Amino acid sequence: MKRLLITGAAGALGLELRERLRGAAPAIRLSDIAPMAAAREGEEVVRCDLADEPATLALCRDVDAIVHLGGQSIEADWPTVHRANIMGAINLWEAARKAGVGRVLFASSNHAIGLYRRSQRLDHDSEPRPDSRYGLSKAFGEDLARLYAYKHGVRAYCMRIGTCMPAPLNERALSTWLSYPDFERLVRVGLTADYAFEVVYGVSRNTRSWWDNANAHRLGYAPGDDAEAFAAELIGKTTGDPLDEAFQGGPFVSPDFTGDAGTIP
Ligand code: NAI
Ligand code: 15L
Repeated sequence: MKRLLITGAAGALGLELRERLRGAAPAIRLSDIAPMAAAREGEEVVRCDLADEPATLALCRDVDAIVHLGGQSIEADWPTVHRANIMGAINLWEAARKAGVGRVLFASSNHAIGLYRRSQRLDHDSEPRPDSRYGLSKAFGEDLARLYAYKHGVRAYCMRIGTCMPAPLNERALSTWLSYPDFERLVRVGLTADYAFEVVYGVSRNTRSWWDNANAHRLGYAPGDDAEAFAAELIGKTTGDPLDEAFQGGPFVSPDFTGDAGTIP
């Protein structure tokens, strides 16, 4: 791999990955619609709105692999979700195909499967059951990845990320937490493993996980963290809404919720 592109590089996970993947490829191209810190040695910084088709095409030129984090990351109105996560994803995969990019690692989300009950155990074959416009856009991204993988040979690694934060902050995250070191581990597997199309869960080895992540383990993912270490302080930290607490997507299942499930209550 000569050049790696990270989209969404100005966001929370992008900033983290920029540091953790430094030196992982001779050139790392960092891109976002928002401003980013200046390029250091081995880095290229390119401002790009993924809804801009020609700009996205230029962005993907001479790239071997993409970690695609850029887009709307919580619930929003249809025009916002459509622009960033539907048009943005279409432009990204089409540009990847035209540029001959080998693989795309896609930051999908647990909200693609948020309307399953917490009593249900899911795996990589579980069908999407989106809990929001945002969740639907992630399910769409997974299908788009399928199309480009099986039709055009662009390898796809769809990470259904739970709650990726320095530490879990509520009871739900005891099941959904993905630590930053485990996020790095999951991404490194996606950059090196041999596959055509895969769905994996972006989750640490949490005692209370709702997801059977055997597919990720099969590919080489070996998570090191367990949210259970935070259980004593987080049990009982819930939204108190029975609907939120019944479903895996938590507050995203409520009609008017537009916040960050990882940070409440
Ligand atoms: P974030 O909101 O901090 O970062 C997303 C970045 O995408 C922002 O810097 C934003 O400027 C950029 N962006 C938005 N629209 C864009 C466009 N049209 N063109 C180019 N860039 C655009 O989100 P975060 O937490 O860093 O998440 C990264 C990815 O991982 C997102 O796709 C999110 O949906 C996904 N994810 C994150 C989870 C988490 O716990 N942090 C959980 C599940 C999925
Ligand atoms: C997501 O998909 C969001 O990007 C993130 O902000 C959190 O809300 C996370 O899901 C979660 O479910 O905790």
